[in-house]
Amino acid sequence: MTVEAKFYRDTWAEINLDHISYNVSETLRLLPENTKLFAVVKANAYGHGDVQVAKAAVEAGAQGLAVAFLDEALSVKRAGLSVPLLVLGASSPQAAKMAADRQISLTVFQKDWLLEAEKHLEEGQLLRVHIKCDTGMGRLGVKTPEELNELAAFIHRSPKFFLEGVFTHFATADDLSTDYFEEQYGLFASMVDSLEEKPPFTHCANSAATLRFGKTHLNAVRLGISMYGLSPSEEIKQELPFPLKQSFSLRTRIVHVKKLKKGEKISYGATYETSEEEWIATLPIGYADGWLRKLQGQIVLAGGKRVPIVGRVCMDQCMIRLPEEMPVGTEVTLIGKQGEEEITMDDIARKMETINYEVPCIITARVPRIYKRNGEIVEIVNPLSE
Ligand code: PMH
Repeated sequence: MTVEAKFYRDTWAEINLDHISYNVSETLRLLPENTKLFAVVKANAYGHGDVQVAKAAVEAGAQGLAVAFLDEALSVKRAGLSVPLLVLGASSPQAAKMAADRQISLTVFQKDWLLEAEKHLEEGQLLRVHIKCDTGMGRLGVKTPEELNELAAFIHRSPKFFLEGVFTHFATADDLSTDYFEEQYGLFASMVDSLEEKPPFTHCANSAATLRFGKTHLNAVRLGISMYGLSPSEEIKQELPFPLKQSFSLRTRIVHVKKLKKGEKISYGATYETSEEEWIATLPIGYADGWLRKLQGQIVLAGGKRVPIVGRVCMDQCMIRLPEEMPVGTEVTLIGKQGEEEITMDDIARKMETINYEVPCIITARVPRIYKRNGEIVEIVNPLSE
């Protein structure tokens, strides 16, 4: 497959699907045999590409998928994947019919919602639902065993709903301190205990809980960030049961190189001034690609060397200072490995004063995604060419 057929710009993200497969299969080895792994592919698989990641995860043994809202679920369904698919966020009651049609499971937590959704479901239609319990995240869910049982009873009575699951979400499973996690886990256990009839799935574990606390595996886990090869937090890196492999790399090529005299200025605001004769190169990536202005000063890899971004990051371009002349066309790695050197997602997150989750999510759709297996390109996605 040739890159030229799909895009002309010298900036792209590379997604290593072998690393997704590896992270999934290593995680499966930690799980009891009857525990299913749901791959969390919301937000376009954290910016990696929903369908490509979903397929790789399922091939590697994931038995379910999870997304944030129905439109995302439909996007994944269109690719023909037939494993259980759960919408984790709130849906409108009007969405119930479409979800039932496509055998997509929805998250529920209000009786009024069920009453309304029931009206939108046709005779003979069956909507699979998971009840969300709010055990301390404070986002969505029922808060007491009484509310849980009331909803469960309503669902059991209705011919239009099937109670497929009960779940909760942890706020601090990636903290070294486990007190709050234990509180949430205990509350969830007692809520599930209070149900007379248990649904097929009870689940609570995100990546951090899956990797750290075996007791949270129950009969399903929801794996997001660690499937992409990223640690849920800096502090639990030491506790990870296997080395994660980062899937996402970001690359570009030098489009212009020049030698500047001492005292010349670079970019908007003229904030950078050369302190001697300097080689300055221009890269075709900027804040409209999600390569944000906070990244002024960030180190990138050019010709296997660590070099800094100088001056302000523009909308479509930024400049780097080279230790010596390098030719136009030289590949530059912004995130990922080049030779012996590596810039990790965590390095970029630190510089942007955020978490690794946010970084691939904000690399915008105008950056083409190239998918690789065994070092070979297997697919290229570029919304601009479609
Ligand atoms: N389950 C739910 C309900 C989630 O919201 C998320 C991630 C996951 C599982 C996967 O978590 P992991 O990526 O830590 O494995 N949700 C979010 C979020 O709302 N903001 O950041 C991550």
